[in-house]
Amino acid sequence: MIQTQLSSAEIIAIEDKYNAHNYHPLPVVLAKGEGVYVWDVDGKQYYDFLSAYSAVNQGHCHPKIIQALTEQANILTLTSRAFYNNVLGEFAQYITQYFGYERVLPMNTGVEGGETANKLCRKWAYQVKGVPQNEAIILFAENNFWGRTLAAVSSSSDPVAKNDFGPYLPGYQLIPYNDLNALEEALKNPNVAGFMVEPIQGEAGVVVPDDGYLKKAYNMCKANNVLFIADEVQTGLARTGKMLACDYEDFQPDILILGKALSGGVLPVSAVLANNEIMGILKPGEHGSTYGGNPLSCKVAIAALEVLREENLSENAFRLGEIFRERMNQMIAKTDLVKLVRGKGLLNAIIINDSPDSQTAWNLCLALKENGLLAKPTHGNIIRFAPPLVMTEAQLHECADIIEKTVLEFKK
Ligand code: IF1
Repeated sequence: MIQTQLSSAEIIAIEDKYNAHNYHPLPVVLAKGEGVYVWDVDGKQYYDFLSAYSAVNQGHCHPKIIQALTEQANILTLTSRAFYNNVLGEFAQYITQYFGYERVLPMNTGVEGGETANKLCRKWAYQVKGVPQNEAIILFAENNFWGRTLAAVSSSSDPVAKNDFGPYLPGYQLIPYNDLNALEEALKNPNVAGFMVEPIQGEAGVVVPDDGYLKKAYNMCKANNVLFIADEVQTGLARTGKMLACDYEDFQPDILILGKALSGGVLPVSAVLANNEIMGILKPGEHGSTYGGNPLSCKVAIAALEVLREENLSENAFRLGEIFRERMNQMIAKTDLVKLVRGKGLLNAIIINDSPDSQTAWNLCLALKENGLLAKPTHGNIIRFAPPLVMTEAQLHECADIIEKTVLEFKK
C-alpha cells in the first residue's frame, strides 16, 4: 500500500483503533525531531518542553549520538552476554570512571535499573547486613515514581499506578518525602536494607526537597548500615544543572540508577553503578537481560555521555534554569492563573491556580501547543517544563515569551 500523507486525525484514529489506550496523549502527531524542535505531520514546528520525560537532554537526534548508532548498527548490534563483545568493557570502564564508581551493571529501561538496584539491595541485606531471609525492607518516599513493574507499583502510593495490579510485592515501606524525622524513625528497624529516593520527585510534580535533605538522609542511612539508592533516571545526566542532582549536596549514593538520557533518546539504555562490596555480591546467572550491555547501546551511551561534557550541558541547564524561573516569576506577578514555579536546572514545573482535577492545566497545554510549545501536565494542576539542555538563551526567552503570552491570554 502506498503510504500517502495521512492527516493527524487519520493517524490518531488508527492508533486509537489498534493500540492499547494506556496513555492520553496531547492531540499532536509528531513526525520529526531535531535539537530543541519537533515537527508534526503538517510540518508545524514546536519547541519540545518535555524532552520525552528527560530522555532527550542532548536534543532530538543529536548528530554525534546518531553517528555512533549508525556506525555500530552496521557492525554488531547484539551478542547477548553469553559471549563477550568488544564494546561492553570500553563502556563499563568509561561510565564507572565518569561517575566515580567501581562497577556498572547495564540494563535497558529505567525500571529495570530500579529492579536491579532493589535486587542488589536485598541480596546485600541477607549476605552482608545479616537481615533474616525474606525480611528485608526497602524504604520509598510517598509519591515516588520509578516505573511500571509490579515491584514499582508495589512501592507506589499512587492508586492510579497500582489499583487492580495486586497482590503486591512485600518488603516495601513508604515514608513522607523530605521528612528526616520519618526517615530516622523508619531506620530504627534493623531489617531496613535500603532507602531508594529521587533527588527531586519528577512525576509527583517536580518536588524539590529542602537543601541538605539528601545528604542528611544519606548520613542517617550510613549510621544505620542502610544503602542509599539514588534514582537519577529523570534528574540525572545534567537535567538539574549538575551532572547528578545528588551533586548539589556533595555525597556519593551507594547505588546510582541512570536511564533515559543515558542514550540521548535513541534507544533504551539504563545502568546501575555501585562499588565492589555491593556489586560484587552478584554471581554469574543471578541477574541479567537479553539486551543489557549490547554493543549498540554501549556505543550510543558513550556518545551520549560525551555530549553532556563536550557541550557543557550541566552548566547550560543551571544557567538557563535560573533565567527560566526568573521569567516565570515575572509572569506569575502578572496573573492569578499560576501560583508558583519550582525546580532546579531545566527540570521545572508551574503550579496552576486551580483544583488538581480541573481541566485547566490540560487546556493550557492545548493552548501552548497552538502557540508552538509542547508540554504536558504531570498531576492535575502541575505542568512540567523540561526542554532539551542544548537550548540557547535566546530560544529559552522565546519559549518564556510563548508561555507568558499563552498564560496571560488564557481564559479558563
Ligand atoms: C510512564 C512518569 C516521568 C522515572 C524515574 C524510573 C523511571 C521513570 C524517576 C522508569 C520513568 C517515565 C515513565 C513514563 C512517563 C515518565 C514519567 F510520568 F511516569 F513519572 F518522567 F515522570 N525513575 N518515567 O521518571 O523508567 O522504565 O520508563 O525507562 O511510564 O508513563 P522507564
